[in-house]
This record gives sequence, structure tokens and C-alpha cells, in this order.
Amino acid sequence: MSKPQVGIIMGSQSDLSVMAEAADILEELGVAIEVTVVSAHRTPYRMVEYAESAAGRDIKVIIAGAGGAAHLPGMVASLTTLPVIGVPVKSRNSIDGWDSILSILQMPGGIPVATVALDGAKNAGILAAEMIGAFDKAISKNLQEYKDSLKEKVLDSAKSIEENGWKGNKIGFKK
Ligand code: RP5
Repeated sequence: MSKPQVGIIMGSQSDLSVMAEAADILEELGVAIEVTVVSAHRTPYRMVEYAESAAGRDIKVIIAGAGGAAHLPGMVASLTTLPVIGVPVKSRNSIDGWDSILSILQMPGGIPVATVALDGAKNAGILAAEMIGAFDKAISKNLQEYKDSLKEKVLDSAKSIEENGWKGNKIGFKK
């Protein structure tokens, strides 16, 4: 097994159903990952230890997901020079998701968190792979194939609607 290049962390195991989408797409794209739970509020010292040790363990990008008062991504970003991608999670303690979005998005100057959409863990995984792919031709090639497959899906659906009409074609685009 190759050394993990992307660290996926989340505030609670209850975030895993969302965050697993980042893990799935990274595995599909051939990026080695590690996945664990690190809570900013319940295990603050573990969070500091994780964030401060990640670069030394050759992690290149951290994806951090949390819901509600979502302090994990921002606090991790404050403790490392690695890029941090934040995933706002619509958790059971979240009012409607905005609490989590704004907690992760509205960072002060100097401490960026690249924030994806609510529950947008798949895009977080793709963005992390793109960061790795900027320096790794094999990953870049995998990403190109993945993006080509998205294009093919759109062209297939356009063809199907154009040829068969829109009435029998009401299934949405599968992400
Ligand atoms: C956040 O609180 C976690 O990231 C999770 O989204 C939410 C709820 O956590 P649990 O009470 O389910 O452990 O810190």
C-alpha cells in the first residue's frame, strides 16, 4: 500500500456517510488516503496533533468535514501550511446547513479553507486529487479520464433526449 497523500478527517463518525464520498472518489482516482475522526471540540489536542504532524507524514492535502458549529476545518488550517478543503456537513445538530457552511467559509484573512458545497465531499475529493495531479502525471491522467466520462454522460443524455423525446427521459443527471 502506498503512503497516504490525502488525509480525510471529520468531526464525528456521524459525518462518515457524507465524507465517504471523498474517500470513494479518491480511491477511484488512484490517490492513497487515510481516514479518521478528529473532533475540534471533543478532542482538541488530537486535532492539534493531527494538523501539526500531517505535513511531516507526507500528507499533501487535508479534507476536513464537520457539521453545525463546524470549527474543525478552520482550526486545522490554522495549524498547518498544507491546503485544507472544508466540507460543510448537514448534520443532525445543524439548523439547515448554513451554520456549517458559514463556519467553514467565512475564514479570516491569512487562513484559507477551500470550502465546497453542503455535503459536497465528492467535489472535495476531486479537488484534492487535482492538487495532487498538478505534480503527478498518473493522477492527472486519471482525472482527465474521469472528466471525459462526465462529458460522455452528458452527450449520451443529450442524444437520448434528442432522439427519443423528453417525455420518457426524466431521470436526472447522476453525479
Ligand atoms: C460536529 O457535530 C460533527 O462534525 C457532526 O457533524 C456534528 C454532530 O456530531 P455527533 O453528535 O453526531 O457526534 O462536531
